[in-house]
Amino acid sequence: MRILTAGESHGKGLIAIIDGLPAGLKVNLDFINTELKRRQMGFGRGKRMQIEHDTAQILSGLKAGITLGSPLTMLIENKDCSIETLHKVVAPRPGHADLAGLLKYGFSDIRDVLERASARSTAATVSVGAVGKIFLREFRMNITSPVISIGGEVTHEGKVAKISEAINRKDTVGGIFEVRVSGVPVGLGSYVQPDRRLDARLSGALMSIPGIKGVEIGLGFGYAQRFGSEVHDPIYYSKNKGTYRSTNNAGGIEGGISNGEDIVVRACMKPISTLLNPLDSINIASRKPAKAAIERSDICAVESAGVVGEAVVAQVLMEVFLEKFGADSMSDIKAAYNHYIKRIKK
Ligand code: EPS
Repeated sequence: MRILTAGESHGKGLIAIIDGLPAGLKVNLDFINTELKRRQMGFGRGKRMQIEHDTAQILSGLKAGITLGSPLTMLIENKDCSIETLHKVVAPRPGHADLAGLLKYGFSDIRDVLERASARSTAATVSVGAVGKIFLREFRMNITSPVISIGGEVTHEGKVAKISEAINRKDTVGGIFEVRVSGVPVGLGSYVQPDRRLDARLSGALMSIPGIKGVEIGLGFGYAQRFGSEVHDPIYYSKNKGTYRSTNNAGGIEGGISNGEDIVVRACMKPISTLLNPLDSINIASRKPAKAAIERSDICAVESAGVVGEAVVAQVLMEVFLEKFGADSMSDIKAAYNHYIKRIKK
């Protein structure tokens, strides 16, 4: 499976191409659009979210709502497509791709960096993930993304208060979200090569989301603080369930392979780097001290990042699933899956 996205934050729109989708999958456009809407919600989002009403158009790969096995192309048009007339940006924001991108590509306008470095690209990611979720649902897999903390606060009231505080002090705040997947069969991913390990692929996918600075699987960094006897998940068997565990510190992955328990991964999002009270920076033309640029932005986007987290996890799980069960047609994949599940139960 190959997946590409394209598009600038204030260009004509965002495009996603999924190559390698099996034929015979019923794609519900309303579901894709619901996922796009979820990405735009949450307390702390900026004004752009009121301007855009992200909806996807499917340009290829479908007939009568069913995939053809050919590349599926989705387009999300931007309402704000002012890229040609937007002002030049000259003071890089600490924490953003601005300075490193400018130096790397030899630009003189930071806008040439930030247009693609913008988290707006995650709308395209979510459209891909929505297709992944539609596929995974055919095999009873379900993905959710609870917010764990905002600025260190773990209660709902505490999280809301922290975002309000960030708004009042013209600041931004990050946090941690979790992605949970239920219904995952044992055996996705492999230990035979490093790049086939499911945990490595999920971590890489989560790290690819703008603003993510840390990822953990299951107990994650907590493993380092306890004895082995306290952390590994004991193995049991019952006729009904087959093999099962009483705990899930492994987050559903052992040896780079799904073990049949829920997959549980967490990601830490840093505070967004556009600050209304900007930090010290420089003017890239004069090299003189200047305050960092202020662009329209969000105060907190952790809830939305969780939706993007669901999308990248869905994408990875769809990929590893197709690697295991074949990728041409849904009926062949279902037959292979059912045969496998029968063997595992036995
Ligand atoms: C975003 C769109 C952007 C920002 C935000 C996420 O729109 P605009 O730049 O026009 O306000 O709101 O992007 C960033 C935080 C960033 O650093 O680029 C979106 O669609 O999610």
